[in-house]
Amino acid sequence: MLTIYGMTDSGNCYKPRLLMALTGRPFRHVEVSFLDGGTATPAFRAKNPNGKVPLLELDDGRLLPESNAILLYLGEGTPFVPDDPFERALMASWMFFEQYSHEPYVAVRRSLIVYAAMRREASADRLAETFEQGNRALGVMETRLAASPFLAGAAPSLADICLYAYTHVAAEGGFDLSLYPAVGGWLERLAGLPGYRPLQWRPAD
Ligand SMILES: N[C@@H](CCC(=O)N[C@@H](CS)C(=O)NCC(=O)O)C(=O)O
Repeated sequence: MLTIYGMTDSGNCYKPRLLMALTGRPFRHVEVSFLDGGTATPAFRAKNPNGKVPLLELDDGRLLPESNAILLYLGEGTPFVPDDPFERALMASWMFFEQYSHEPYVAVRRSLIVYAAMRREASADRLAETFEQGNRALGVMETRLAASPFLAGAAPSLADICLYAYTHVAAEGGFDLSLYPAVGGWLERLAGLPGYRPLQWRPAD
């Protein structure tokens, strides 16, 4: 069975869990967290020298890091990858946007506030920069979602799963989602998909 090494509270790790839930595929969850040093152990570094979760392990032992690469692998052949080449490229473009323009601000600001271990890095300048850039990213999503039900078009794709992960908990990072009504409607549409599971969900052992 596929194994996902991940930290339950992390949005990056929620992305593949949510896709597996939405597609009804079984998998094994192994908790590995940076909060207790789990990502820094020699055993985990042997699997992922970059020391980050999520990490996917296939039945034959092959290992795949990076949440969005894992989504692309697990998404093959599912309805969450559009057939149309342009829509597929648009999906990818939102996934690159997530890693460069959204996650470093929306997710990082949340972790600076939520995790005691991160608070010493939460300088006023860093909080201000992540607030400004995070709101900028949410504004870009608002513009798109005011014109389209989902990011790549009429149907939900990997891009929506990817950006849902940290957007739906953005309030924990101090962002006011009521300023983004189209984003709010999109969050509700995604939470209403059959098979949806919340952030803290993990399969039973
Ligand atoms: N670009 C990576 C980011 C992964 C990432 O930053 N994971 C965090 C948890 S959310 C982590 O493992 N941090 C451990 C560390 O930096 O030591 C992805 O999308 O998978």
